[in-house]
Amino acid sequence: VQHEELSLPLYFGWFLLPAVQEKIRCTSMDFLKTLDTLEAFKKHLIDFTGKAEKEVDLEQYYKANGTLHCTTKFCNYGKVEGSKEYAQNPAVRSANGSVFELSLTALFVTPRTAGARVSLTEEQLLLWPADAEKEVESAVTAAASLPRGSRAHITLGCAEGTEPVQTGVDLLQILALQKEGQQGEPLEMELGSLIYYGEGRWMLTLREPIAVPACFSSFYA
Ligand code: ACK
Repeated sequence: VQHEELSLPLYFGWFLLPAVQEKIRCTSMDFLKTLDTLEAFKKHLIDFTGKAEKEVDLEQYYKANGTLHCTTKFCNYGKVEGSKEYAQNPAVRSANGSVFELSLTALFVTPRTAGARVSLTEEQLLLWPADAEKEVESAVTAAASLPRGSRAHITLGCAEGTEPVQTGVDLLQILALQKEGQQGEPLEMELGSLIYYGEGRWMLTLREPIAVPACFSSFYA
């Protein structure tokens, strides 16, 4: 249908309903506030500052960017390969406008991004592009062997000069390290267990996943 070909969006994804946006931003800020004060974190501050002894305020460090969402397919108005096929997929077409329940299972930060890991259900994976993980293969060698959907995330904030596309790359990198078994002692916290993966990468696996309602839709800017 010609009309649809002309109207491919910037991206498709799940958009958190307004009522939970605020809640997740608060959870994220609380996590950053807590991380900031941990001795273990302070020991590795140089990862963030490049200089020993320099302070960092994580709550100011990441800039929020727009509506909280979990991108499925980035189309760039059709410039990205497979965009049209994705938009025409019957599962995608019929999901448009429906509300799903996303499960947030971890929070993570790196010197570039802060994000939440989204663990997709089988039904949600029907809306996940087959090549989403492979796209970053070069950046993350082990990505190819990570299960489909591993890249699913919500960007909570980006450091000055970092684009949000980096959040999914950072997540895959952490998951690849996790898979290789490269992890130190977990630090038990109220929300779950926190692990340092080197180079400023921290992941808090939530004891209780957070369920958030989110509307599947497309975004045009
Ligand atoms: O935080 P995100 O998932 O990362 O949400 C934004 C959204 O699309 C609008 O920019 C994501 N994004 C940008 N470029 C790409 C890309 N090349 N591949 C996958 N996702 C992308 C970005």
